[in-house]
Amino acid sequence: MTSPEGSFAGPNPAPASRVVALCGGVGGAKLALGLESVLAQGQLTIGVNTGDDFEFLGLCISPDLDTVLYTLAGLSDPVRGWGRCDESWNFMAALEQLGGENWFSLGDRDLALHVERTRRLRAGETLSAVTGDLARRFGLRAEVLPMTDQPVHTLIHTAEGALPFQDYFVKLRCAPCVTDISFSGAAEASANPALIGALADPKLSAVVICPSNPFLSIDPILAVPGVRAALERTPAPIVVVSPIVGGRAVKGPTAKIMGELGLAVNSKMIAAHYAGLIDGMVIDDSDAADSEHLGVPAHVTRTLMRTAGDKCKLAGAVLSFARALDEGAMPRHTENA
Ligand code: FO1
Repeated sequence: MTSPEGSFAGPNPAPASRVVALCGGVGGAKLALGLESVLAQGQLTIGVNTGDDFEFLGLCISPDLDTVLYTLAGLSDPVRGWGRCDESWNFMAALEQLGGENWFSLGDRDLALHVERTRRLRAGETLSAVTGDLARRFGLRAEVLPMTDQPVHTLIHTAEGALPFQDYFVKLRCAPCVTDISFSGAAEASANPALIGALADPKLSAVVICPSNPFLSIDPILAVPGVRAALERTPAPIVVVSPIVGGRAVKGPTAKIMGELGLAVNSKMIAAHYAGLIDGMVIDDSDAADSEHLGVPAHVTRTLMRTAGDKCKLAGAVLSFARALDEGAMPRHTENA
């Protein structure tokens, strides 16, 4: 089913309904912001990747959680995509002068969040509790949930050996050739019960997989025991927004990694990656030619999110598409479960 722009226009989910979004950092957070904007307070639950988390300078860093928190709070840096806007860098400059480790940058305001989160985690609070409190203090209308409260570490396997995620991503600027990706600790972790609860909520009207890197940001979430099964069980439509636009990734190493793993860089390959799990895919106008070859119904629209309006418009289109899938007679992912 291919649909022209706007053909799913209409009111979005009923106020009592609920939406779950799964996302990683920058690209995913933009759509999460759009979803939060078009949904009412309490309707949106966001399950966030924590495979990028690591310890730096003795501080607990959760980059994707913070990108989501700052983006939804209107505090994110619009150019970098990560960290805070109106940031100052006195701490990093002073650290550099002392010869300290400075390959990963923490702005002064961001540092405050890290010091406070680390203090609370060391005092025995869970990452979920700390994140929920930060979200409340930032005035978010959505529920932001780490995928798990246990440590999971994404490992990037290269010809030179396995690299911790941030070594690959920030220190080495994604230069090494990726041969495989694994998620250390995932098999022993427990999924966030609030995320599993949201996926089992009878009021759930849609699951949105944001246009995050499927390999680095969404696969770690799916690797936590219980998440994939909860997705397979939900009768709500599962819709993915392709991170590929015009045969390229909007930002980050998605296209480079796909090439290195021997995968064609197109939305068809992204659909194949999620085969059996998704009910529909939203792809960019520039990839309209792929729409009949995804194995699931497609909605073709502009997926680039430059402005606040773009984010709301895409969010509305995704939710309307999910509703159309729900009302349609198409085969659904639950038939594969
Ligand atoms: N990304 C960088 O490329 N360089 C940095 O120095 C850096 C610092 C940083 C600090 C806090 C934070 O929440 C995120 C930060 N990021 C930085 C982004 C982050 O490493 C990645 O974008 C994500 O892990 C991938 O989603």
